[in-house]
Amino acid sequence: MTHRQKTPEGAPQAVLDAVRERRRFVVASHARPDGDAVGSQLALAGALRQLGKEALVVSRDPLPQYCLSLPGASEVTHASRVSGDFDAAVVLECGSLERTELDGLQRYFLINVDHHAGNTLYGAVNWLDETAAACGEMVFDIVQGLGVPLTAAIAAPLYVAILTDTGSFQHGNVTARTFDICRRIAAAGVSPAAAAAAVYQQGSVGKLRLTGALLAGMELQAGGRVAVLHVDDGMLREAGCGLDDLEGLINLPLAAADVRAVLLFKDFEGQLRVSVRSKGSIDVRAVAVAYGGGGHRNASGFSVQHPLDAARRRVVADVAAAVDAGTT
Ligand SMILES: [Mn+2]
Repeated sequence: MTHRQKTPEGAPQAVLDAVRERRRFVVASHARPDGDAVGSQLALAGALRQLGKEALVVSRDPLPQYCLSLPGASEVTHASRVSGDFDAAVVLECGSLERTELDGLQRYFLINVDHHAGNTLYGAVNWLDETAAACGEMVFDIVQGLGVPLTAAIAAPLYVAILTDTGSFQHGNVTARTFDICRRIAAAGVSPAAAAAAVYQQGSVGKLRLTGALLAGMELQAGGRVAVLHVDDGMLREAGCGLDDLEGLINLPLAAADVRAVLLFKDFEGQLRVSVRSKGSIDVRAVAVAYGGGGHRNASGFSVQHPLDAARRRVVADVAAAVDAGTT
């Protein structure tokens, strides 16, 4: 069963029924999780436990540092495969099941809840709402639909999900509804200032050094409209950083008026991955899809093959064409 977008009442009945009828859940999201992945997982797990159900939160990779203090974060299981006796797996924020990088999930009754265009509808129940600013908004609807009170323990991870996935309420997907949900979250006792401080003011000095190195190496292409960044294992080592310290840095060049899109080439352990960000109507999701990746209009990612120079030339040309096609 598949539902696109939200019903006027919130979460689709089929999703709520699928949850109500079952007791033991595994709650999964994508590998290399971000704030929306972890926040959505922790909030849903909290709601399921409120209902007396069992919820195991599984993540392939470590959580971002700023998520470690969220309620339930210490109970997250890290694994590359899921086994055990579950009635369903809820997969949040994943355009495809492969994004979890978890083996064994396909054996369960899958409930797919996501906001990525191009979701492959891999669940027994699918809810895709491309208009949601964060998967956390959809989880909010599920929590409401299940009649679970919005405690601070559920609201805090939802706020982190929405805060981070909207780029601090800057992205094009922010709507009145986003603020309506956040108003309810604040009313539940979550402090926006404290949450923002936890996300944006608890980084490492290493991250500052990495920021400097990244921007020092920035190249401007396509008449200065495309900023190209590069990071590799050596730069992380030199700055004393982990991979999660990269989060958010790709957005920095967008602060310049002339820069319309940013490319970040991530060259780690011989694998080349590319993240892309853009302004306004410039569609970098289409570029990512052409390379076998995905994402959103203004934020996408994909893998390419070495050698770096050839890959960079091709990708820069494609992103420059996307900039030409967009109006902003
Ligand atoms: Mn998201």
